[in-house]
Amino acid sequence: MPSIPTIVFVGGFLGSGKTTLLVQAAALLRDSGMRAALITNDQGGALVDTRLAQAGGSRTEEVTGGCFCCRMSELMAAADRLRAFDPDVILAEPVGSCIDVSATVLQPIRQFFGDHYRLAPFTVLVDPLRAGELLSPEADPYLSYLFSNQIAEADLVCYNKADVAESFPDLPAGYAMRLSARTGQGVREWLAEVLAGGTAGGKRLTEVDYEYYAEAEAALGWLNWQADLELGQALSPAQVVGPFLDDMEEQLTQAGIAIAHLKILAKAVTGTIKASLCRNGDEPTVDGDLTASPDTRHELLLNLRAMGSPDDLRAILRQASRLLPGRIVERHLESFRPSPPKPEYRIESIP
Ligand SMILES: Nc1nc2c(ncn2[C@@H]2O[C@H](COP(=O)(O)OP(=O)(O)OP(=O)(O)O)[C@@H](O)[C@H]2O)c(=O)[nH]1
Ligand SMILES: [Mg+2]
Repeated sequence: MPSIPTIVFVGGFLGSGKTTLLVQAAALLRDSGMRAALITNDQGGALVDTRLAQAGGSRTEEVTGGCFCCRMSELMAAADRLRAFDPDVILAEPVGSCIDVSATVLQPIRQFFGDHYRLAPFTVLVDPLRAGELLSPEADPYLSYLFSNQIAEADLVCYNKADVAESFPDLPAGYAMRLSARTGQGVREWLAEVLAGGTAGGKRLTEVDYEYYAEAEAALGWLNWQADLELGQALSPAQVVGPFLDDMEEQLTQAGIAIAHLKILAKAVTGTIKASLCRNGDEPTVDGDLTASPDTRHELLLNLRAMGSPDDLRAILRQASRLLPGRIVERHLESFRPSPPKPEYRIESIP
């Protein structure tokens, strides 16, 4: 008889390191003989995160076109499909602009699906540099609202990126574990804590002003793009992604648009590269097959969340993609501001 899987939700602001942590955690679980699966989530389609999760070797489902709270039925259908493979742990990543996850996702799971799933403490990841920015009085009030609410509803707050952080600002939540999803430092300890079973997930609820929440999410522009690139002269995935990311960043910066997270993935038969940037002017992070040989065909995926209008983001993509040295066949393009969240369930008390 299949066992009851534990669902581990990891939230946190855009770019805080959720996917990196979940991919690492899935690998650690596999190494220790457990079966792990992932569920990714986005307001749009063509997700870099889904590719990263699959590339990490995990069985992966995605919920696209809306956040978990607005697509609760799809989330549970995805989890049920994964249960067919008898996972011990299902790792799930809500969208990085989401709040009220406890009332709209965790409590409904506890109340209606508790016979099928165990719920781990809800972890919210925090990028220390971003915390410094978003807790400062000059911060954008919309982004600060999202950030503070995420922390307020966490069962467990974790400072990520401990490998590069110079300081860890005091958080309203008080205690925060420190880890680095990138180096693996502290990840085993975090997993042990969330899988210990001592605490159930969803111990906290927050009050959310849905009108303000909708405005706050809509402060961000979203752009998801997928295309095939055919080159006259073969280039490695790294040679394609590097200049493309630089061009996108340069044009966004020139237009005065602050990047929340820009990620680009290039996949060739010879290998895959993902580069990402969480702030204008930062050094990009590059992962994947850095030594992959040149190839003439690349599949490109770009996901951008930034403080700009969907039209501006689209225009900048058009300009940057024209600079790519080959023929582009577009497969997917959407740019939008997230629409007002309309949760399927909202449970306002904790049993
Ligand atoms: N130095 C360092 N970088 C990290 C760490 N964890 C993640 N990153 C980098 O931070 C960036 C964002 O990581 P993701 O895992 O994509 O973040 P995310 O929270 O899933 O982002 P969204 O899905 O867009 O909300 C990437 O460039 C990662 O390589 C870490 O522990 N240390
Ligand atoms: Mg992610």
